[in-house]
Amino acid sequence: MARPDSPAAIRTTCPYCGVGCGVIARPDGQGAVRITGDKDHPANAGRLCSKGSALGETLALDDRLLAPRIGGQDTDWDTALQTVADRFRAVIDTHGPDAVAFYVSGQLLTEDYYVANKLMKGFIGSGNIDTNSRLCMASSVAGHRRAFGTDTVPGLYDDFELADTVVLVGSNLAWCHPVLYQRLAAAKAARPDMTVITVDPRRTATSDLADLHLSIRPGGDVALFNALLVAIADQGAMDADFIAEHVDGFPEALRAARADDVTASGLTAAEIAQFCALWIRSDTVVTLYSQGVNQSSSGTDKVNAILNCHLATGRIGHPGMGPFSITGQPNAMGGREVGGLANMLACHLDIENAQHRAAVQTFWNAPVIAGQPGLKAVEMFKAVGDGRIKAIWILHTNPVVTLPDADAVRAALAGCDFVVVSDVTGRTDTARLAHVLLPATGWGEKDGTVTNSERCISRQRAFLPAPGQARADWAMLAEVGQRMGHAQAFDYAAPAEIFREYAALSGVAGGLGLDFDISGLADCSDADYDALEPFRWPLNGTRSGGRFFGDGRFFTPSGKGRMLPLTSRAPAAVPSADFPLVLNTGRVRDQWHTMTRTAKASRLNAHMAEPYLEIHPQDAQALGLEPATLARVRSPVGQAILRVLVSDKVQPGQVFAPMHWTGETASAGRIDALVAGVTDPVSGQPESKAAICQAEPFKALSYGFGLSVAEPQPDAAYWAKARAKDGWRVELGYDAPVTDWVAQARVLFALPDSAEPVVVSDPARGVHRQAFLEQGRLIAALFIAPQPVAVSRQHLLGLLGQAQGIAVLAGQPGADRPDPGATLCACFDIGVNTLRAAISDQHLTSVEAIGQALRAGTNCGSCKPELRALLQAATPRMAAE
Ligand SMILES: Nc1nc2c(c(=O)[nH]1)N[C@H]1C(S)=C(S)[C@@H](COP(=O)(O)OP(=O)(O)OC[C@H]3O[C@@H](n4cnc5c(=O)[nH]c(N)nc54)[C@H](O)[C@@H]3O)O[C@H]1N2
Ligand SMILES: Nc1nc2c(c(=O)[nH]1)N[C@H]1C(S)=C(S)[C@@H](COP(=O)(O)OP(=O)(O)OC[C@H]3O[C@@H](n4cnc5c(=O)[nH]c(N)nc54)[C@H](O)[C@@H]3O)O[C@H]1N2
Ligand code: SF4
Ligand SMILES: [Mo]
Repeated sequence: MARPDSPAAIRTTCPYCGVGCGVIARPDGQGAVRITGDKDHPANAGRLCSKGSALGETLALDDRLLAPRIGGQDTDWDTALQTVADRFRAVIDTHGPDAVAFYVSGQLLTEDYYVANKLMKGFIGSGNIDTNSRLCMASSVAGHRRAFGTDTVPGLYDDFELADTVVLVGSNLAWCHPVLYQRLAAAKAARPDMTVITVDPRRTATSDLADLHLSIRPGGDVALFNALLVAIADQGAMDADFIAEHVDGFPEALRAARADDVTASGLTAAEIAQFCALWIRSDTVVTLYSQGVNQSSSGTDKVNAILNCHLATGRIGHPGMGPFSITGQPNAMGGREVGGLANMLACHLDIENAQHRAAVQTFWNAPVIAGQPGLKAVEMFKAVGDGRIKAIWILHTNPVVTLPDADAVRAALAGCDFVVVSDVTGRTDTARLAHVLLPATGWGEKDGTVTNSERCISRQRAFLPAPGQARADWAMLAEVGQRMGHAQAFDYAAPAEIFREYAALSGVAGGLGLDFDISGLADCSDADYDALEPFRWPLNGTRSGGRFFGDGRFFTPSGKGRMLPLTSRAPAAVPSADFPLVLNTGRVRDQWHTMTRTAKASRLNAHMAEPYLEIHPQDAQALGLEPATLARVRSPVGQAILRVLVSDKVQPGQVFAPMHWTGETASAGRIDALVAGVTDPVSGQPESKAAICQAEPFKALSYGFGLSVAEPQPDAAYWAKARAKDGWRVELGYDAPVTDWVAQARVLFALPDSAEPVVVSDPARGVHRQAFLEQGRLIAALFIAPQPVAVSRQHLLGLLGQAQGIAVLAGQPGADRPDPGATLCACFDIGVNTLRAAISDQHLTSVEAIGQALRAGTNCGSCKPELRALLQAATPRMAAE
């Protein structure tokens, strides 16, 4: 469906990762939007990664939810919102305010978040609003608050470029924060003596850049940083003056570090010594950390183990140095500021502090205020499951896929009295369980602000009209607030009004001595808000936007930073004979979470088209898992079927699987079905990176690969489908015999009777190949074999919709046309075989040379780490030539 006309170039912000890149959107009025990087944005200076540059391809309206629905039937807003207000009110009247909950998201805009938090904590009077940031940033928040007294990220992006040593702990920056990775790679290229260290159980596209990679044992980070603290003390690298004046807890922290068991890191003494020497060598060291740290049952301790080392050396708050917790979602930071977590109030105020509670209640003129923290995400869904929570409103997140113990979450929602979901699409595992489904405006259609990893607040601006009846999330929340009897408190006409109120409240927080204060904008006009340039907080009469803590002043009662005594703990689940493998999970380069947006851009599906299990060759062999076959993976709580990817990038005894696949995109790819709901005792963040599992061959009688112009409707035991350029692709695994493959294909692809089959079949060998033509054009094809189907997928997908004959069934390009292989450069659609051939034929030796020869890597640059890896793999062969 085409979009109506809309205005010219609009400056906005990317809706994906926490780098927070500035984007310029130019709608052409014909439905297409041209996307480029904003050269004037401080985060990216014009760069975009593969996901950002494909944003224009995700805006089509197919799949969008365009009207409110109750019980699956379209309805009007009045009915839908009155139903929500009445049902929530009825539950609260009968069972009290803690019987309802909101589950929100670090992808909401600050203005949406502000209204949700105000309604729950100040007007419903419960702390039961929590956010998916609980799965993401909670351990960093808790660690910051323990050490600094507030949730403050001290440093800036510039610090990476200024540092002599950058340590990346549990971060796959190359794939997850690609533009920041590119800034780092460029700084290293300009200053080759800069040292990059990666700490991660597996080797990744990021570790390819590193001078030193430490394959830490899962959960071993506290032991490593305790060892560093001991080395700092033993080598006299502490900053004694800074400690004396500005730090509490050094002796206790050091004593605990000395008593800790270094071997829990799984690293050799030589590796640890080398790491400590590089870290200690120069003052300008940045330790960046992400989900390998946060998503752990000792996540908060891991954070504090890192902060301890920076506090002990005074390496904090100055150019080129400091700990840096990088945020995942575009507004993870904003959600923390606005009080989206169940244990916070707005503006970093503390729900457990009576003075803070009174200040917020007075400011809101609220009838009540939550008196204690609400339930944290994992607990919240347990309470839904056992009936303590009877009504829940889920906004901008997909918990049936992304919360641990995901099958239990699905069962909890299926049994809940009243589930409301706001989303841009009804096609999610969570939306399918909603009693009331509310259509939200999406990126490009809504207005507000987000805060990135370096505390930079930027505007997201609308450049397209709201489709159908879609409404902004803040507007639905405010209307429900009004209909629940709080007409005045939720009488907002536009996001600017909400922002001004929020900025004014932050002045109250600043007055109470807190860090987050943007009261300088409390009086901004609508026009100022529209024109707001990216800025870093704080912003009030006296302070603006720099680093924190360089002056040694912290937000604890004593004004000092706190070091904590820490002892390493292994992950909660211990591998056993039944579940011998440690299951690590995370992200791939070109998909965003549950793929509701990125998978609309076909080129983003070409990089990795299926859910997979990365497993070490030794384990694969011992378990009988052949490359490219399928594995059934079981854990104590659930199971999945995944494609086997044999790779020595993971260590023996460990496997890795991506988090992106859902019930919409695969038969059994929801990886959180395997992850138990174990959490960190301080932060409540789940241990998403160290579950346990076993894997065995999934005995497929037949494997299949299919393509079609229409969306396939598979019912095989294993399937995974994705959009391709002019249609769809589907991978299949059948565990029962099929007698008539032509009939099977007709159902799978919902083919019209007029579709003409062209068939080559060898039943004795179990090989069946069939193409379906309409007026001579290829509309579908299905390739079946007893082993994983070996055809060139990129070649076949390129034939969809074109005039074809029986030659299609070869499944490979003719001898005159080489097979491009799986796509590596998504921007220019360049396959791995093309690249390998060019590297060897043209003797290319650098990423730049590849760019000149083929253009690969010259647009967004997200594939550069993989190009570098291809070059490295090719070098020995060429040297031997
Ligand atoms: N392409 C893409 N980019 C994204 C996202 C996306 O969905 N897709 N999501 C965004 C979001 S919300 C987030 S939170 C970020 C996440 O960004 P990252 O945290 O960088 O990504 P992950 O892949 O989740 O995990 C990082 C690494 O932690 C490692 N790890 C596992 N266990 C341990 C351990 O015990 N110790 C250490 N040191 N490392 C360990 C894993 O092997 C993995 O390589 O990415 C953001 N960017
Ligand atoms: N095993 C495992 N699990 C994990 C992780 C992991 O590493 N491993 N990572 C965790 C982390 S760090 C995160 S951040 C979470 C992410 O997990 P989720 O937040 O659950 O994943 P998303 O796919 O981003 O869900 C966003 C939803 O919002 C919808 N949406 C898009 N735009 C709008 C809008 O404007 N308004 C509304 N109302 N809806 C909209 C999308 O269609 C989608 O359904 O997953 C967590 N789960
Ligand atoms: S790095 Fe990529 S995904 Fe992240 S904000 Fe920038 S363009 Fe968006
Ligand atoms: Mo995240």
